[in-house]
Amino acid sequence: MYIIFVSLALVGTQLIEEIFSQAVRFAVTNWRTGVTFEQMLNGLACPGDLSRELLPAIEHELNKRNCSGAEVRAFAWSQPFLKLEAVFQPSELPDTPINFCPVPDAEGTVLARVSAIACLAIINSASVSYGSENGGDLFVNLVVFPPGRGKFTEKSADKMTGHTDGVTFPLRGYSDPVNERIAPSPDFVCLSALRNPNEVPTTVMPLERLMERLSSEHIKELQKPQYIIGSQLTFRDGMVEILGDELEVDDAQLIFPMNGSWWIRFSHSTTQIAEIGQKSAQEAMDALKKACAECVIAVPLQPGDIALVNNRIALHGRSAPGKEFGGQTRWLLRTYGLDVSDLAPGQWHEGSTFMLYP
Ligand SMILES: O=C(O)CCC(=O)C(=O)O
Ligand SMILES: [Fe+2]
Repeated sequence: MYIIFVSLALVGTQLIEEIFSQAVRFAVTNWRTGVTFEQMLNGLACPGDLSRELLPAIEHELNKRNCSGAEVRAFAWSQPFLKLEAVFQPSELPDTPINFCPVPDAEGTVLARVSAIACLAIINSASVSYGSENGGDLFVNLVVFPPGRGKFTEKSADKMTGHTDGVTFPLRGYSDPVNERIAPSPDFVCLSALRNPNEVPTTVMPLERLMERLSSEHIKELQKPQYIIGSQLTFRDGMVEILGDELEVDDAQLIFPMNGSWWIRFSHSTTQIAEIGQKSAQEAMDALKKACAECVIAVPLQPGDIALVNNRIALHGRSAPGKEFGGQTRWLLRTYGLDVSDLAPGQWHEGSTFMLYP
């Protein structure tokens, strides 16, 4: 009985991902036939308007498949990640770029971006960026950098241990203790795959699995404001420019009870205990790291796939892409999704429809 239940649940998961992917593919492909390349680029400049334009068609495609936006939404918010296969056609791509920005304008990258905005729109998430990261571009290339750019080169070729993105920003519903303008971290990390010849996986560590491996003592410790979280590399220069200094959170708690479940903010590489010698705080964090190592799910993305990683109930990372750059090497695009309905006007950069502060 149990086995039957599990396998049905699994089929259900794959089915809804398949329907979601198809609905977006059909809606965007159809929309593409009625616009010029120029009009597509204009759409990307105003993701909110583009979402409103695409939503009815996606809803219609979902309905045709006995599904609805509400179902997809509820599903996405309950899962550590969704892997949507073959959402778009990665056509006419130039060589893989060698920097975060700009994303080159080609048919395949525009479709990847429009499709990402569409996927996020259906799950009630605005497509957003932070002004302090990569100049605030809505989409960035995740690629390997050539030698000569120090830490950026090194990190670009390396594996990434588990983290939430925008880790120094508060969870949605909370404020930064010092500066209320600081917007929340994203609800979703959206990765669109353009190239991945070696099938280097993105990795996901579901929080539910991590919690099962932690003692109640560890769980108590991880909720105490006794950790320091430093900025992730990509935000450092931008924060100095906008805030005058790197944002560091001094009294951070790492896990938060949330409606009978949990949310997390954490980064292996930028989190420390606040007071040296706090043995219980260190042990709890070590236990969390050990749990992460035991719960890694590999999610290799194929060109045309889009992954939506839930940044509240999962950590993510990746295996090492290796040092080869440019040409036909690994190329993902990243943007963020956030429910922006409760944001204050000051949490946006003035004059932008998608760039959050800082
Ligand atoms: O390259 C990947 O698969 C994920 C990268 C990532 O998590 C990041 O750049 O923050
Ligand atoms: Fe990340």
